Amino acid sequence: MAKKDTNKSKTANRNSREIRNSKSEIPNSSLVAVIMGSTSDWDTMKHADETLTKFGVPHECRVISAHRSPALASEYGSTAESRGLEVIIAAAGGAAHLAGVMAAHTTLPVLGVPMRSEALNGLDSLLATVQMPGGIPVGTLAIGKPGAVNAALFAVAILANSRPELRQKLHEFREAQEAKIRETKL
Ligand code: RP5
Repeated sequence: MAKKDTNKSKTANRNSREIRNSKSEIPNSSLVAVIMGSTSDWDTMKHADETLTKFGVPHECRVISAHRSPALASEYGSTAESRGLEVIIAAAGGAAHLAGVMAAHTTLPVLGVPMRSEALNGLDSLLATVQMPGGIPVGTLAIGKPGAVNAALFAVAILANSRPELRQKLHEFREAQEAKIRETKL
């Protein structure tokens, strides 16, 4: 079950609003990791953070770069499962290898979010994230904010397979979304 009512998870959710890189600050109770290649990705990835918070999912947000901090990326991916994480959301732009590197180090589901890039508007990020070799899967979402939101919703859907409370919240989310459309008058 999502531990949204415990003091511990309240702290985790509050902490998750900031990007945190100190190991001692990572709550052990995180079920989902939201990692990104640079602080410049946060404006987009804060939408994943907000969505997970809305569903009461304990999570952590960190900057980890496949290229600039390869040892950290390797350590993070290798220890993710034993730390109790169940899903990793990895965002990167340009030569976006972070999600692929995570998937290389863990059998946890890895969701990749391509960042919109200056040079190629995110097409480079999309192709780098999505074109994984057979055997090492990355579930790739849309470029930018829709991808960030959907990665979080996808993570909730994965967790909901064994957590009826989250499944119920997903149903309610969809119903509210539909009601909004039905009520819309132009
Ligand atoms: C990637 O390079 C990051 O994920 C980011 O999207 C992009 C640019 O990073 P900065 O130069 O802004 O730090 O690794």
